Amino acid sequence: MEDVVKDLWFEPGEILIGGRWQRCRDSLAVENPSDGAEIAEIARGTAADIDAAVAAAASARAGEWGRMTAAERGRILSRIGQAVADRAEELARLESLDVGKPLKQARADALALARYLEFYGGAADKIMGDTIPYLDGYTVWTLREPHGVTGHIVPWNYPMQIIGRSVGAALAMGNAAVLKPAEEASLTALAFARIATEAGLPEGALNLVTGLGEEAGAALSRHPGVHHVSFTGSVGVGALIQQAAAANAVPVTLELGGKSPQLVFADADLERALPFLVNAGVQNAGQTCSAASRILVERSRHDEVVERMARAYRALRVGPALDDLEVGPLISARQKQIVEGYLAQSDGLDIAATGQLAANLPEGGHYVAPHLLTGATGDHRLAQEEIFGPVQVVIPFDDEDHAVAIANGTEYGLVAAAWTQDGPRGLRLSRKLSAGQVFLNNYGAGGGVELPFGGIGKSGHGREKGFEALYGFSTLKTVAAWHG
Ligand code: TXE
Repeated sequence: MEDVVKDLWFEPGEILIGGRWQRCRDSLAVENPSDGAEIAEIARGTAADIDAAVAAAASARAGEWGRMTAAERGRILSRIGQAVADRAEELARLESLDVGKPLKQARADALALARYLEFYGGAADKIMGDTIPYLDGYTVWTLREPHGVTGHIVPWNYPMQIIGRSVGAALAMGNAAVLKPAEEASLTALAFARIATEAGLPEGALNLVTGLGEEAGAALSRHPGVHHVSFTGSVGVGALIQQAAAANAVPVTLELGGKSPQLVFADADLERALPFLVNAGVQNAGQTCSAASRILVERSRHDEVVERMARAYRALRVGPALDDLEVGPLISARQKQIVEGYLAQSDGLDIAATGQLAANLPEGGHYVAPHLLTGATGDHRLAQEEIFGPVQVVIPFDDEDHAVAIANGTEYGLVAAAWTQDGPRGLRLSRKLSAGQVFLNNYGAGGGVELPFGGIGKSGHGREKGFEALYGFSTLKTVAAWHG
């Protein structure tokens, strides 16, 4: 067993409620996706544990945490951010073992978590209301107040980043949080909670219950003591969460993935575009909500783009996360089965290139070679559904309108990008593309924590990241005073 797991500085089988670490009766095995070995056990929290966590969060709101000034909250978050940065290397190794992410990608996640805490720590005391001109004799103003107790249901693909953007923003606004990480990837969430409490987060401000989605997750989403639910995951579960929260009439933020396109026009700077085209498909083995799983190319340059992407694909090496190659395993046998199921339905498509599986891969690992597929039209099943694996389809288009029709022709709308040196066309596309984020001549803008993120259509609703998240994690009160 890897040292970083053996020598964990926290006990993975415990949950955190009201500042106290506790054991649960049942546990779940944690698998290393690179070789299938069991590396730890986590607690299988129950609905009763969620009750206790929500009660602890409510007490924190009524106690020290709720009374704290915004500046003090910000200082604590900044301190936690620094502590995360100090332990980034350990967190990265842990994430690599738990999620199967190549080390450099896991390191970027750990540093992103630190950056979210720095950003939200700095923002905590900069949220202000407005004064509103109104009738003679009145003074009217608005106050931004926390919802109260927030629930955070997090998936396994980017645990640290998603905790940073969701829990970080919620705490900055003064909410008390209950976090339910994914059963496949809870170790860095547990490590984060340990770091946060050691860095001085008051008891109950963050509570963490590991466990299964249909048990702990469902209990959290329907809990009447939760005033806002933030969820990142599948469309099906997102709909269940929205229904559950509707019974309590509380707001939800849903981030549900996508089928994001990059549009490559004939005048694109291909040299610059190429790494973005490929990386956005294979990063984290394609298990990324904003993966660019569709590459739309103007017909006159289609073959050239395919050839150059194919060359890059052939150089991609797939292997165990700690070998730190370009691509690691998928999270689970189930996810591998889903991706292989899609590949088996690629009738009518050609395989332009695949990546290479490293020699002597551990037998229990969940490896899939990246696939670059061509010959698709926009309505092919593989061009419509989220595969969540290292698979990209290239689709030719004839002109701008055709490109927009294909790009907007799915149920999703998370991210879209256009590569063109025609400035006015770029601006037109920024209006026409149906997505929560549009990138011109880049993809992802380096993942900046400052940039509001979220989707339309089946990609969900609500925005995380940036200042926008602080509005989502708060409610607006209007005060009207009559003074004659
Ligand atoms: O997601 P789930 P899964 C997509 C992707 C992938 C598919 C399935 O297409 O192939 O979803 O992945 C918790 N009530 N994305 O099954 O089930 C669960 O414990 C409350 C896109 O792993 O949605 C975990 O914490 N919670 C995505 C979280 O929901 C429940 C990231 C996500 O799990 C629950 C992941 C329930 N009934 C998958 N059932 C993205 N947007 O980035 C499960 N959960």
